[in-house]
Amino acid sequence: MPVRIVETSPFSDQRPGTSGLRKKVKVFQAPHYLENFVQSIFDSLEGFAGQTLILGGDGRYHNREALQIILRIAAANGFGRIITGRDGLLSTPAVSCLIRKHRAFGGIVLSASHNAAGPEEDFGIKYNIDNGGPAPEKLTNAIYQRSTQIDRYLTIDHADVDLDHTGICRVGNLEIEIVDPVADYADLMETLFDFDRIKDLFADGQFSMCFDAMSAVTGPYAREILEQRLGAPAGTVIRGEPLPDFGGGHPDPNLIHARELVAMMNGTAPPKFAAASDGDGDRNMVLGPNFYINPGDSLAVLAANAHLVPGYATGLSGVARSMPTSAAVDRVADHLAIPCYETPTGWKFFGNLLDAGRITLCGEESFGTGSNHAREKDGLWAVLFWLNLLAARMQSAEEIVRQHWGKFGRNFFTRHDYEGLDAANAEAMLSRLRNELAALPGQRMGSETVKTADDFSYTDPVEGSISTNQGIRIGFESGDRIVYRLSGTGTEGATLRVYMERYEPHAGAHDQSSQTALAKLIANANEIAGISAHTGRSRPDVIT
Ligand code: G16
Repeated sequence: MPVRIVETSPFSDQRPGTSGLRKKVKVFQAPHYLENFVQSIFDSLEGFAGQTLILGGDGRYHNREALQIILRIAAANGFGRIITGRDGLLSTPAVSCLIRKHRAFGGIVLSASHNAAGPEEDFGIKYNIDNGGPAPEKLTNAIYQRSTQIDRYLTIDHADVDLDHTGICRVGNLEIEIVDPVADYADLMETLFDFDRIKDLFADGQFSMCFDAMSAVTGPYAREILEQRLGAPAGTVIRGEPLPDFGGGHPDPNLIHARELVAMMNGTAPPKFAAASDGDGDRNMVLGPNFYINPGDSLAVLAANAHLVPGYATGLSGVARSMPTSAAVDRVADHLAIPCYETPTGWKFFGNLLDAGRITLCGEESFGTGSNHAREKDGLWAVLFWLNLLAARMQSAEEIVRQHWGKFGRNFFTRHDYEGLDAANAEAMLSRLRNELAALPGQRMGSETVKTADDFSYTDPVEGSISTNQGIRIGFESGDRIVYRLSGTGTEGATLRVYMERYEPHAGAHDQSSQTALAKLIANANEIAGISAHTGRSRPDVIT
């Protein structure tokens, strides 16, 4: 089948953010926009002729159309085989697992994660390398550079491929295998967790749970694993049909966007346990009745109890968390005498540590937790880990967390997001703060004294690459901490994220809300950066 060379010219806005390129659907629908970016990816890679690529997305609006375009470009560029999920669906962790299972050259994930979906909303694309994880910065930089110079892309003329049924078909020399999106992933989960024990938990009639798939990609995965393989009653998974607009919702598993689930757990007769995942299935939020579990605490609890889970029973080599994430897991690492790494925000920074065997578990405050079973964070995996702990300890999630605090102390943590800010204003606010950092140590703020102030820079311990400007950190004599950074995943204006943390060793002080425990720090954070003055906002849009 002849390759067609299409002349094009560069777009100036194709720099990948924290997790790939995310833009409005309308931007991606512009002639040549997606084609340019995909060709820029392929032009930045070497040695893929005849190789396998995994391709799939979270089912959001434009998923199918984009997939067909990418199939044609991949065929024209000489890939040998593409594996995709039925209906073009693959969760982000499932893409990672398939890349690893099939020793594929890499993968393309079509998702804008938790961002809303629909014709007026967001779309995204991300390249993953052969370890199953997001492309590292040197590759995303190369893709961006290429996108600024691109003058042609390759495609073929071929009708759309039928994605609705599993099977194998060909487009030119390219073999396309359409697989059940769930089976391989579910099989992998069975190798990690004690399914028999979790089945017993569901069977004894005392236990109940609700999993909110938020009308996004995790529904089919959760139904197969929880309701089919583990015997949870039908209806345990709610909003389990992936919809192109996610039902008009915002599939971000946090206290604001998963409000129906939160209301259920705070209402009368809630189930014993609840969880939610996001658009592409890599985030998780876990809840007990009237009890929210902060992602930093969740990571710490999983690390402290990993010996109870078959896939991790032989011990952890180390753990890692992103810099803004609470240091709860650091205390567990100390206790286990294993290393704990602090990385910049972005799952891609865990890849080298996982590949080198330096860490087994890792996580982020942004509701991401994962392990060496994949190279992406994994929402359902975290839920299964929790279920395995509930079954092994025969305690509630709240009891497990409270005992954890009793042993290790509690890291109170909150994140305040100010969304849709004027980008130039937000940048100016942080650059002013950056310029003042040197003068901050020693300054008193109410009853607190600033001890350290810097802009986080990370040297990858495996390959030595350096990433600078990864977040402004203010540390106080008391050990309290504030972090400021701008989100790298939004598509409109800027989102300012302010993270605040305070360690409380005394059990008598654990039973208060984070917002109460952190009230003074929150006020200091506003004052130091002048948030209200610069943004005109008196309160954040999202609090986690
Ligand atoms: C992505 C990244 C995460 C990051 C999160 C928030 O997650 O993979 O590592 O923590 O974005 O990033 P930011 O604070 O820059 O918005 P996802 O689930 O959106 O792919």
